[in-house]
Amino acid sequence: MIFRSYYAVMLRVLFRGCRAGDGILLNSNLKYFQKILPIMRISDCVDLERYPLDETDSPVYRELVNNCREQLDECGCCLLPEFIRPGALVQARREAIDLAEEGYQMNHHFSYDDVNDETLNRNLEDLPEDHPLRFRSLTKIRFVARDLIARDNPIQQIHNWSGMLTFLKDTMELSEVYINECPLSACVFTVAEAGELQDWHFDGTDYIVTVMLEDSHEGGRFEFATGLRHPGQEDDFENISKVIAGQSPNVNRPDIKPGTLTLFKGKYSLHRASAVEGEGRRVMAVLSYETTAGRTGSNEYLKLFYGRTPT
Ligand SMILES: O=C(O)CCC(=O)C(=O)O
Ligand SMILES: [Fe+2]
Repeated sequence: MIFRSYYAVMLRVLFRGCRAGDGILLNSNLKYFQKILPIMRISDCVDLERYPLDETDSPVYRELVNNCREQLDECGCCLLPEFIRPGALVQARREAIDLAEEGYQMNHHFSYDDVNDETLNRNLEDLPEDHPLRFRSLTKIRFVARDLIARDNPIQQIHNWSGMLTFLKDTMELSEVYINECPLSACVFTVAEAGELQDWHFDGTDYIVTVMLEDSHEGGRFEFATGLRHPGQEDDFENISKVIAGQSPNVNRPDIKPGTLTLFKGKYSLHRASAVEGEGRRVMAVLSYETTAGRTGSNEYLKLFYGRTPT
């Protein structure tokens, strides 16, 4: 035991020594060095018995992929409960909470489709007040950028693991999947407290991968509505407006527990993380992948979400 922790400390000294010159902030190195957490292997981070992403030829893996494809075809959302092992969940969550103060408090109203935006230049005064083009979607939430997070945090290990790339390729039926390489936005934590939310929006990217680390119990629900946007067609503004007004019967609210990995096709599904209520806190990890190599966030986008650009 003593040897094991000594060994872990020495490895950490070497590893973090490299990381300091690698663009990762020194103060967070020291902070976590002092805690002397055991280094985890991927088998300590992911429940590979239930989700054998390391055995792609096994019948269990094939069944898993088929099951995920079915969920994605049905509603664009696939849940893998207890994907992350309990010990890894504790470690990931602890680091997310410790780093929250160093994170960036975002508080921004997006106009409809801000990402590919033309609406900013349009005159919207003639439209009814509840028209979705006039809706301003608030993101009020704390973002912890990737360069603050230890490389050996279970979430970073999962994000960088080749098994995830193969799994995403297989489930999403893509010819290639790459890790997003942005030093800030590729793999982040989000922390939301009372009144904080990421309101209704469509994503700019095809899909996102999230891991819930802490559930707020009250509010803080992931909600989505499918079938309101199709490529090459005008959005279904009438029904989008009902969703925004809380009057749509067609909103899904999956019950997502801490430790669950979620794959979500957010480009064509209207979705939000609703406002946290009460004393609870909602902590998520958001992992980004791409279908083309070397993509990163634009500086304009990074400033908005992280208050800075990579150094
Ligand atoms: O926090 C969530 O559950 C969803 C996050 C989200 O919609 C996004 O990052 O685009
Ligand atoms: Fe989203």
